[in-house]
Amino acid sequence: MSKEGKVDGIRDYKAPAGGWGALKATANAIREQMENVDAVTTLLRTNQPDGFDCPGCAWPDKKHHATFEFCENGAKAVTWEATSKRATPELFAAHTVSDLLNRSDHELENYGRLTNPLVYDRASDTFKPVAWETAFERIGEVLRNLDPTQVEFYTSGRASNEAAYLFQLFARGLGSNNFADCSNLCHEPTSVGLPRSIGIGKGTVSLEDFDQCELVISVGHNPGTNHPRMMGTLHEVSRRKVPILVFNPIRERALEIFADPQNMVEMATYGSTPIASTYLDVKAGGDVAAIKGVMKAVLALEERVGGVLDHDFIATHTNGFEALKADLIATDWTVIEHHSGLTRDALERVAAAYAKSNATIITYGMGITQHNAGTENVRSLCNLLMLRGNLGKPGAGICPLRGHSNVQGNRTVGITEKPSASFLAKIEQVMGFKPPAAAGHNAVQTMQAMVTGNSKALICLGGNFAVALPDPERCFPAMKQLDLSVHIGTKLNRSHLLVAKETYLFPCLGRTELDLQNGIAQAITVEDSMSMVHASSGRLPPASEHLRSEPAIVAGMASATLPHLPIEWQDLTEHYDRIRDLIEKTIPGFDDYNQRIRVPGGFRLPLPPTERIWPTPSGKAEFYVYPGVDEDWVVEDPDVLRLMTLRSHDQYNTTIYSMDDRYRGVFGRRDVLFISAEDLQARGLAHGDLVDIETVHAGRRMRYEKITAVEHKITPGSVGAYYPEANCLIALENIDPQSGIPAYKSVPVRVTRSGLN
Ligand SMILES: Nc1nc2c(c(=O)[nH]1)N[C@H]1C(S)=C(S)[C@@H](COP(=O)(O)OP(=O)(O)OC[C@H]3O[C@@H](n4cnc5c(=O)[nH]c(N)nc54)[C@H](O)[C@@H]3O)O[C@H]1N2
Ligand SMILES: Nc1nc2c(c(=O)[nH]1)N[C@H]1C(S)=C(S)[C@@H](COP(=O)(O)OP(=O)(O)OC[C@H]3O[C@@H](n4cnc5c(=O)[nH]c(N)nc54)[C@H](O)[C@@H]3O)O[C@H]1N2
Ligand SMILES: [Mo]
Repeated sequence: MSKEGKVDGIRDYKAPAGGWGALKATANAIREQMENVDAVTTLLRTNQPDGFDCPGCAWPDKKHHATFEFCENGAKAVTWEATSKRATPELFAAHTVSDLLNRSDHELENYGRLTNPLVYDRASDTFKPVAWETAFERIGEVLRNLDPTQVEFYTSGRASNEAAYLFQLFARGLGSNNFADCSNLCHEPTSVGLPRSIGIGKGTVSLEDFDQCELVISVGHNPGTNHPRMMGTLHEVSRRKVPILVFNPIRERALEIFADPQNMVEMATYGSTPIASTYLDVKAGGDVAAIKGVMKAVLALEERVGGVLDHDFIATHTNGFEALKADLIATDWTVIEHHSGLTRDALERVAAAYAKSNATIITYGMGITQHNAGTENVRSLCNLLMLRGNLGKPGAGICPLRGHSNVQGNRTVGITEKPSASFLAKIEQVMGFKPPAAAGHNAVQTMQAMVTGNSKALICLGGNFAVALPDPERCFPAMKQLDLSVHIGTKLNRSHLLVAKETYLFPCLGRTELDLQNGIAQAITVEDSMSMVHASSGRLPPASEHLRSEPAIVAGMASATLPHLPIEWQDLTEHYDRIRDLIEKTIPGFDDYNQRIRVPGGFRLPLPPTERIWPTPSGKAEFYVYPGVDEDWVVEDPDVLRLMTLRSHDQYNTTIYSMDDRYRGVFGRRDVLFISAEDLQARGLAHGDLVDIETVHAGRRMRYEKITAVEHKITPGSVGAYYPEANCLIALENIDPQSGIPAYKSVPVRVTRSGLN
């Protein structure tokens, strides 16, 4: 059906993803954000051996790539940071905080880069400039007078290893293990589920594995938007005639067909390459059922033709196979079909392709993790891989698509609310103080403690905490109840404006900028999705002379708060090599850290499963039996739909670059609900009708009203709306109990014509 002309801003997108459209979008992003176009040179230095790491995503770099790796959304992330727009003290003098709170998220960040350290002045309801040292002294005074377990530390995954390491040292020096981080909101099920299955909470594949794989199964991620550099890899895989099986409730354009902007011939000829060889329109929340179906069919093939299971691998390297087998035999095809939304025939064909491949990679993202059963979902994917020994061999393995560019590194260097005893012992031995051992808060627990008034202070190393979390009705007032909030950021956002009794806003250097300490240019380090650690050094002049680096700001607060500790904070920030020396002494895997990051491309952290070593308690990889197939909540009411909250193509998390979502055919607006033709019809609704969405079983009224229903290629029973707007529908309690991640992709809702209820 053509939607042309029917509903404002909604059009069919018919072209391949990528291609010239991507180049045009890049040119627009540059024009809107940069006055004089240093941008091209900035882009050229992205993800190059001697350049800076792209703040866009955590997909790894090609080794020593000769020409720059073009990526539309990387370009947007870079130009958004390297913008010539500024949010100066004059802007803050002219606008009260109440006034700014009325602006959209897009407008707030679009004021540009923060230029001065600021303090909230209640009398005038404005932010005013403050001297760095004055601010640090006052923060120290407040923090020293609080119970440290009432102080919360949030890390958004852009912070470098060096900044994050100092941040955890600061918190632990104070006596807190409260480390909310954005990993709690995206890959916590990976961090909890993978160690239980294979002994380590990280992916096992490298880029080279994609050159050797014989099959890729992509589950619940949208790389055309969120990891565009991965599209180059998938494009090459597809051109090698390797099948790519996609499980996704939405027909995402880039997973269907893609023109690689790096490919001269394709660009010149307006050619393109199909990506998914088979697109499986699974129901949202149907992945456990679908994977069980595939495994059941694999067992049947083994019975029929044999040679399908890797018996050696199962016997030598795993536990629990018989229990899994019994469960699969006992699981009926009718329930598998009902819950997955896929036919037995389709799942058997997946099993046949899987049985044929000698090396399979499974890639996955938020469609797997952001569920009540997120942890079990991750473990189900491991089960499937283990049946054919697809771990610890070339061309095979598990590949979680991480979010923020250094979210994995932050965790590696100690941002965790549950530190290991060995790490704490190392800190004590090397740093000379006793860190707290009791588990602290994760992101949702942090907010819950703030809601009940049990927590008094929040220090944020980047991010937009209150907007990233679900349930603004609970979270926004909780921010205002605090005694103290401190935000280290590059741009203004809503969390900064939800002011506490005292609030400080500290502007920091971004990735693209030159970081001079004592006249010496510093490099920071980051870890990508594939455990490669490498250096990043910005070159652009800082957005303002008043900016400080993240490590310097953290060190400033720490030294003012903890003068009694035997740590030379100032000395550490004078050369980041000194911070890296401490990381090397306290965290395994960083031997010769400073030497190895000086080699272009950096080094890989140890990943025992790649050598078939399983650091689980049993020393083996563990099969896992998920009871039943009901992945999340079950409401046997056909009127209740499962809502997924999604990113548009023109946003980076809570940063909204523009109101367009090109590949899904939405332009100039975000107030839409993606819904199938069947579900529209069942409700007597038509494409373009205004609807209200209400969460069921929330225990209170949670509504998102006057949203335009947009007919979309989406599996019946599943609907989609944009994040963060739709966060008003997600209760803070709606989490995966194993990992604590909010079930952002599994909200039970009812959709009705607007104004009826
Ligand atoms: N440009 C850009 N890049 C980004 C980000 C950004 O916002 N913008 N964010 C970064 C961050 S922090 C992260 S965590 C990653 C996120 O990257 P993704 O993991 O790609 O995250 P989402 O956009 O939330 O997309 C989820 C996809 O999962 C599908 N899905 C939803 N529910 C289900 C389900 O139940 N089953 C299955 N099989 N599929 C489902 C949706 O249809 C959608 O295609 O991207 C990172 N990169
Ligand atoms: N409904 C719903 N909610 C979600 C999700 C979802 O899929 N659905 N996804 C979740 C996920 S995966 C994530 S990761 C979170 C994202 O949560 P966050 O990481 O908290 O949010 P961001 O939007 O990435 O943060 C944007 C802010 O970071 C600051 N910033 C940018 N660059 C830098 C820098 O270099 N240094 C510093 N210090 N600050 C910087 C800027 O001030 C900017 O305003 O949201 C989560 N929330
Ligand atoms: Mo994320």
